[in-house]
Amino acid sequence: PQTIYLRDYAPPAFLIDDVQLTFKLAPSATRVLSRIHFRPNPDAKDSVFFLHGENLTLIRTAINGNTITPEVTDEGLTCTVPDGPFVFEAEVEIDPAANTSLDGLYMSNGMYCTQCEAEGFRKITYYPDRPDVMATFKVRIESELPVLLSNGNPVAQDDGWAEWSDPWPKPAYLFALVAGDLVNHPDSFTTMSGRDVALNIWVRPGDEGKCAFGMEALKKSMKWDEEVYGREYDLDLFNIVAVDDFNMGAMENKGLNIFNAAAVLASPETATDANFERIEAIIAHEYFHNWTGNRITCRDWFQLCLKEGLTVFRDQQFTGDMRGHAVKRIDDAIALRAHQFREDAGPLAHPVRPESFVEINNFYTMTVYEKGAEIIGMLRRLVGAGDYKKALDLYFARHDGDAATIEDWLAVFTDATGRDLTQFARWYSQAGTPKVTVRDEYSNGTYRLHLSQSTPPTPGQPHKEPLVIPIAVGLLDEGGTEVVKTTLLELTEAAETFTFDDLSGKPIASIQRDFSAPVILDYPQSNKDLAFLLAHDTDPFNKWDAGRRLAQDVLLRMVRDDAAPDAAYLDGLATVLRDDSYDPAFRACVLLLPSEEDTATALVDAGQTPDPMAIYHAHEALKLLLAQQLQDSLPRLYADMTVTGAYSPDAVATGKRSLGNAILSLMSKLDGGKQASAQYTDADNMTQQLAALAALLKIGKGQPELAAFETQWQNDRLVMDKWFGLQVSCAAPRLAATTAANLTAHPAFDLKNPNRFRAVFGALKSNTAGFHDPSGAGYDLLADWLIKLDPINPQTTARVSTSFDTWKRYDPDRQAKMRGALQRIAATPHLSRDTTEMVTRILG
Ligand code: HT7
Ligand code: ZN
Repeated sequence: PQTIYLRDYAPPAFLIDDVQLTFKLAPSATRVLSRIHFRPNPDAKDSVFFLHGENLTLIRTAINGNTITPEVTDEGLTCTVPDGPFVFEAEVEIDPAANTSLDGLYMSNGMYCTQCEAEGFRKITYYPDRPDVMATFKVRIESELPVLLSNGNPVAQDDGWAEWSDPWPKPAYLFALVAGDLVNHPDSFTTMSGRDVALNIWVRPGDEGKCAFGMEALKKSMKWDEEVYGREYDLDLFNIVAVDDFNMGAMENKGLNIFNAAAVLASPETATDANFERIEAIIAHEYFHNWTGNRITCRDWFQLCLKEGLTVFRDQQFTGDMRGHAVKRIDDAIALRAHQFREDAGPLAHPVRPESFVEINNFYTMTVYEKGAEIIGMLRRLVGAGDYKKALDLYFARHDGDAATIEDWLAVFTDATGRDLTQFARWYSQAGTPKVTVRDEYSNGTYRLHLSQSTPPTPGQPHKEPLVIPIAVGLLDEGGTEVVKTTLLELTEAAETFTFDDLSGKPIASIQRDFSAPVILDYPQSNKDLAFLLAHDTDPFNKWDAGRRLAQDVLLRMVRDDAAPDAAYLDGLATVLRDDSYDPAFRACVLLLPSEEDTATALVDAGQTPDPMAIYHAHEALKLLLAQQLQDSLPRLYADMTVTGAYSPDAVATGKRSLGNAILSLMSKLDGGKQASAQYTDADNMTQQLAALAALLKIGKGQPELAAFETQWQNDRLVMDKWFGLQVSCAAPRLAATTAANLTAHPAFDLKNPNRFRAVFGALKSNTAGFHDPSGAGYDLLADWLIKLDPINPQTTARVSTSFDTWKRYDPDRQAKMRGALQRIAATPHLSRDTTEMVTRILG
């Protein structure tokens, strides 16, 4: 397969003024007629007329009304064209019913649906399918289905057809079409300039009752973007459609967002608090793309972080404003460390702006999205909130309507603030997680912090240059008083010393407050100091992180030496848990142990080979010990977390349930599941029902409840995904692969539905000891099913194949088994480009 390089970017040879499309929908033989006004691009370096096209049956092509016979390959079409502007017309036939890749135009439960990012439009018709070609679209849909939707505003409709017009020039990846037997949940929003916008969430009949929360989230997002970024919505209509079969969370098509049903549908009975929070964040994310992504798009796919990093940063700010910044920052850091640091440390490491790819779908990664968002957060920290706003205002004013680059983005910051960002720009080009080493000394009232940075080699990047790293620091005296308030240090050299004078004694340092940069901190603080920070730090992130570091230290000692937990950790944890002045959501974060995967990483960082079974036993032992140590407080705490009244997914109630259920899980270790059974019986919402079931399964009980759950929810696909997943994630390690294998034989297991596939195999990966069972059964099972899935859905196969990306961490036996599984996948005849690229990179 061909590798595409950033350095080879060339402007398009032709630009488009407008596009007219007619869809004559039929499941196996949809006709697509296109009429496109092309003109030569004055900035082009060549004049070759090439249109992308894949899996299309060409019926007819014409230029300026004259039929032509172009040269057609598997990848597209070329022909000679007149000088100057011309009209290109084509008629093609496609087969949506046979399109199981969920890319292009496909069918899901009788409904037509599109997914065009990144390169799906070329499966719909011949077109320059690249983001720097922007055009206005007029679309006519012909079908007997009652609801026919496309981008922009409705023009006209009657029985059997509808016409749409999108006045905003857009790249083809933002095109969308939906046709189905759908019902809507309508509402409206008045924008800051007083325009009324009609809002709809379109769903399959029966799901109408699960739209209210998503609609509220949409209105809150619209208001927030006006208030915080000054961005107003720009069409008369905003449609959201829920689809069952979808490769990712959602897609920001102009005026017609398409959502994985799991990312929009929610009711108290069927969705958990975590689902509600995720839905709110994804609705916001897709809505925010209207400005950061749609009005200003990317010049090419190497610039993906331009829209994704910024939009993730914006949705994180939004969630923080809606639900509290401290817990949001903790949640984001947990996810970043667990998933992005893992990516950055392994064979799939790549810069936030990659320099080459084979299949762009493989670069919708934690690095592009989450590290991309961290870069924006660092920029904001460095220039300050006021200058950040100035820069963003300039960005929107200068680049509205553009297909822009990271250079454009950084230039806006330089122009708005006067700051030279040449060195900072390395964050976009250098892969790997930097390590910041901290050593300190104190004498005669002066405290010195010696900071040094290094970034490890990553594939294709053996040498790294120093980055600009903002490190937020506060200093506490031994009484817990903050003697130096949060101060931002800018580490720009390989090693630098920062000095604090006029102190009356050696302070305790709180470093990297609010997780000020996406780096690994190497600062060997004593357990005494960490316990002190857990008790006294005024920065909530570092207060939590001190507890986390203590817990990780305890777990490492338990794995290595079977040592008893440090009293400093147990006492500190008990104190925070019992302190009602901390909100329950924060206390739940403090009670949450690092994952088994986190402990494996900590061992690798310490130069050891992780044994997943030993890690599992240490985690189980620590949970039991915590349950025993906290035994006296648990029932009262559990009772205090009771939420009365009608269910609400607000932050306060969510926090209480989160802490209550963490406590329930501990209590179950001692009471044989008595409280969990009672909670299961009494539950009137999915959060409580599922947490009770998980607590029971975790102690080897819960089989009657599991059966009852299946009977109760067998007709709800999203709830059944939970049923599938929970059994695998809660299985004892040696049973995990068998449990997953048995579930693949369940009549409701559906290889064509990514949610169902991920429910089983995402859960298998998350059951670390189960996936890495020494028998290799987990590896074999996953490889078998990836091989089956690949011809059906390459995108999801490639994504799930990353479960193997840590294979080099393990002992020779496990390594051999994982390598064998990867090689078996790689050797599969006709393996997709997506999976071939992933597996090849993982094998290294
Ligand atoms: N911009 C979208 C990314 C995307 C996608 C979404 C659904 C299915 C396939 C997809 N490929 C790429 C989603 C987002 O970041 O908002
Ligand atoms: Zn996005």
